[in-house]
Amino acid sequence: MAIVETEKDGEIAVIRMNNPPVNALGHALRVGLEQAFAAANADAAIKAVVLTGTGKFFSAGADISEFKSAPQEPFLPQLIDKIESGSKPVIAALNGTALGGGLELALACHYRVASKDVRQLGLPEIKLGIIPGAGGTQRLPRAIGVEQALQLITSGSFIDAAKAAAAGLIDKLADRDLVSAAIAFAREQVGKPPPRLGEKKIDKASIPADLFAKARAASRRHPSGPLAAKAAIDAVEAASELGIAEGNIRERNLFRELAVSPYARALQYAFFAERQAANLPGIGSETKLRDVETVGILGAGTMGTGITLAFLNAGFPVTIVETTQEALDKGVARIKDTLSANAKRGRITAAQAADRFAKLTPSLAMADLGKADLIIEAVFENMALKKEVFGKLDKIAKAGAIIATNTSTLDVDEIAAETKRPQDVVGLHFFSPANIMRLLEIVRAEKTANDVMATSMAIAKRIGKVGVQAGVCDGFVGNRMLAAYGGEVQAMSLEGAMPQEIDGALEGWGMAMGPLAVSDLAGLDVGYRIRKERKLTGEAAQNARIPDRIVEMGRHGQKTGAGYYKYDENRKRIVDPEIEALIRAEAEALQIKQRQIPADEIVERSLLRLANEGAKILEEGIALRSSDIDTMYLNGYGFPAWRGGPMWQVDNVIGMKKAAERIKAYEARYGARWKIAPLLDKLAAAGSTFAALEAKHKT
Ligand code: T1G
Ligand code: NAD
Repeated sequence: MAIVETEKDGEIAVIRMNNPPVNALGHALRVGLEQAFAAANADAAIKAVVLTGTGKFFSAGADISEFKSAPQEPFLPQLIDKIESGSKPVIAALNGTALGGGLELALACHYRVASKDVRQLGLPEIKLGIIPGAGGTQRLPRAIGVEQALQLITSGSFIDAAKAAAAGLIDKLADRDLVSAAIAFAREQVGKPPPRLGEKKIDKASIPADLFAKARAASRRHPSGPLAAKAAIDAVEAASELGIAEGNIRERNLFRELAVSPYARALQYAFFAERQAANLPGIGSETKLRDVETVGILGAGTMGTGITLAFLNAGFPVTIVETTQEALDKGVARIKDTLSANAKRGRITAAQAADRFAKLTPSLAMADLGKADLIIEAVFENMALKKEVFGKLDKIAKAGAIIATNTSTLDVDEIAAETKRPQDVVGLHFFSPANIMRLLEIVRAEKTANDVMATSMAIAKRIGKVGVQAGVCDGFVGNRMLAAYGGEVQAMSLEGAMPQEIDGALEGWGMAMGPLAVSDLAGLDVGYRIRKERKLTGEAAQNARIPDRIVEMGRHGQKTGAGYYKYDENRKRIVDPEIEALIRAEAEALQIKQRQIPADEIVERSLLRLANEGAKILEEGIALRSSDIDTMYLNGYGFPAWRGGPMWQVDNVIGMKKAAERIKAYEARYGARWKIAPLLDKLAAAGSTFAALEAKHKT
């Protein structure tokens, strides 16, 4: 089938886009559309046109992979203006997802008919650090009103066909056979002057006076960075003040400014990096996946309950096992409360909450996990206990079941060796809260089978997670880098940077939450137990003194109302002079002279410790690609997507050469913990980058 095909149904031309996988509006498709519309407009027998897509996609928008190269004619905005200004009615038949330029194309059509089960309609450009650039900020407000359009464009969220129809975006919903319904609808419009959204006047009186001011205030810490949200608001405001032609020019100028920003480049890098992570060398689509329809969870603590929710939310029946009735009841209650809270907040319906809870089977018998296709262990972080549990699961689990551990640091090879089926064992490392955090670190042990890796990656997608492969080492990829980053944070603390200064500097730079506030949220006791298990020495022991003292004071973080900070009843953090005094006393005891550490030094040292450790991990093959490391930090550690990730920062902002120089300078000052990773040193000497290394490996 050609990239664009036209069929005639009497006086109606049906133009179908066919550019798999998502009908991205790349150059070839734009050329095809331009020719098809020109032919339909020139054909006197044709009185109206239906435009539709193929499969599950109308169109996912402009081809993001073309953004790096110079745009080629016909440009999308041109094509769209031409379609709208045509004299024959054009009906968009939305067979599936219509996003970005895909929805802008539909908005240029004079009518929109949609299949009832379309779920994804929206203008998510802001997630790529840009704004709609083909009239979306001008036509969507005219279609559904300024307020709702502003919300959709600044959030980048999707709406389904029912909501779109209620908002006035869709003229007709089709139960079945969409194209026939659209053709029938088109016939009714023949001979009538087509309504053009662009010509519609926006009633300024309908806009709340403080709408734009409120939106600007709310967009200060927008997940797409400091520029895109403001530009989106400016563009929609322009729609309320200007005619379509001037409004489009305003939009275009804002679009161009954003498109060259480092934040947009970082977000577009993150888009493809996330998808690249799913590709595992040597494991192609020919690898047959194992059937996973039922899940068993061992341990109903913080992680066991979060993981259970992630699977229940994705429609899986789950059996959860605990050691005591009390622990089981506590876990089940937490699951129930979370589901009903989600229903109260309107994220799911009460019926969905009840349906999901009904799929949960609590048990005190490990044997009840014997029917599960996938078992995930989430018991205390203790090697002896993990080994004991895996020995038992080996006897209980059915043949072909995948047995996974949620350990955050322990040796998965050692755990797998407790079974006679190490090929079925894998690390599935979720992040707290496991029903929210998108990252799933899939730890490949020495004997983990290819189909177990492929199935784990597919499971990640089914439960809405971003699966990224990691090898076995202490802390795998994410937590190993976190230990380096955390160590530097503790060192800076002893040198005089107070918790609010460290968190303030990194949050100011864009981190969702500073490292010390994150520790308070996750629970200082978790780290304390791991450190005691390890019996630290030397610098690591020195850097653990402050957090150990805080835990020994009974301060475990938010859950005890105090950690590095004190917390009020609304969990708002309060700087605590007692902790400042503790830090100063520890530094004095260690004869460390304290000083004011500038915010940019705090940021630089944090980033370079992360990237340097990342380079070691890459060199050891514990991570497949530098973009996998960045994908982990964006989806599991609150690293801002508009900053690309620690590896991307070295490649695109700091520069490999400068990074190497700075690291060597820090090594000269602070010693071995700053020893440069040989790979980073080599790439700097060669004037190369992590991305170039990745490209080399791809070939
Ligand atoms: N351009 C190029 N490739 C795309 C693409 C796009 N817009 N969308 C998806 N792909 C590729 C993706 O990389 C993957 O490739 C495959 O399609 C399947 O995607 C002027 C300028 C549509 C919700 O932001 O959000 O229009 O890895 O694995 O989970 O205003 O993809 O298989 O090689 O993600 O089912 C605005 C981006 C563009 C939508 C489907 N559009 N896409 O999710 O599959 S900017 C977007 C998505 C724009 C105009 C501006 C999702 C999806 P590969 P997938 P999925
Ligand atoms: P937790 O203390 O909250 O829960 C552990 C649960 O396991 C307890 O309810 C306990 O009763 C239960 N348990 C112990 N032995 C058991 C057995 N033999 N059978 C069934 N249940 C048993 O701990 P957690 O924070 O949920 O951590 C669980 C695992 O997840 C650990 O390996 C931890 O390292 C890992 N992890 C934790 C986090 C986090 O942020 N908390 C993040 C990622 C991974």
